[in-house]
Amino acid sequence: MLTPTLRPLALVLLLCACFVFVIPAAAQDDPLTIGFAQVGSESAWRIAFTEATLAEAEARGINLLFSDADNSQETQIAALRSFIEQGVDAIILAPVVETGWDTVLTEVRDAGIPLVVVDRNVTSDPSLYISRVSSDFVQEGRLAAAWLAQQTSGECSIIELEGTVGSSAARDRQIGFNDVIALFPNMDIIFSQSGDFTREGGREVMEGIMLSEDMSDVCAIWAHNDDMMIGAVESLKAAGLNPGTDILTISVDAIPDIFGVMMAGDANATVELSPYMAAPAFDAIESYLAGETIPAWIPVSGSLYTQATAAEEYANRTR
Ligand code: GZL
Repeated sequence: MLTPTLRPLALVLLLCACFVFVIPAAAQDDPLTIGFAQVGSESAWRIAFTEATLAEAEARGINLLFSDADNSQETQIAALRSFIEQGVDAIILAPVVETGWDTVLTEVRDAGIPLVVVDRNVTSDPSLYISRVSSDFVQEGRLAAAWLAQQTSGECSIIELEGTVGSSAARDRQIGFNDVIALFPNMDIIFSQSGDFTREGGREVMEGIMLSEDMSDVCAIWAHNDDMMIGAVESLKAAGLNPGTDILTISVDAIPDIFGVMMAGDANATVELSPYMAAPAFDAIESYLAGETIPAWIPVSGSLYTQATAAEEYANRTR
């Protein structure tokens, strides 16, 4: 039996036992919330880039706020302002065009939110963002032209399907391609028009060109991305022409569908653009938030693929 002096102590102990004292574990590191302002879904590569980014964020436990701007810079700018309002920890921006970002990037910087530019570039001062993850568009153009020069012994009349006007990808791929064909007096671009990086755009532009140009003079089609090339191939074949044999094709992205068209003998080569830019972008953000120094440019690279390995590449990319 409890003596009279021990009873109050027992009561206190009993009362304490009734309250489960939850000592808060050390607060779990709160997951990062990152805003992703994406261009849109204009091409198969862009869709693959989006899907890879969403998957990478999920794998890292990142709370990703995703905005698809449907190719509108105005919508992208609104998304960046919304991310500021929501107090995100960081932002990744895939800019649709190069210019017009100074004001909103200054707002992001003044809000103390680190931003990484991914893929296409901006003309804004690099002090307004912490890094850029991208391929080298000029090199992609050079690689495409070097392959064509080799295939044609430096003699070819070329039709160019340009990407989105004002985008650094279209401008720099054109610069790189022209750098190389300038070395060959008998290689020249006889017609160039933008198909806006879309399959429908490539189809429509090619249909228009076939009405105005003598296609018997055309040696090759150079498209700034595979989607426009696939659309152009459809138009050429519908007109009874033979892309991949009578008319060589070279484009960029290395999407699975271009390898299918190569397997059918209707396309010849593509320069790969990696859709896996999220991991280096998230790494840069995490390093920055940890107070580490990060490079101003984090490159991704790709190779040139031809019909010779199309079946293998198609299988590898569609499994
Ligand atoms: C280039 C990228 C381009 C792709 C197209 O890095 O911005 O945009 O080549 C996409 O497929 O539309």
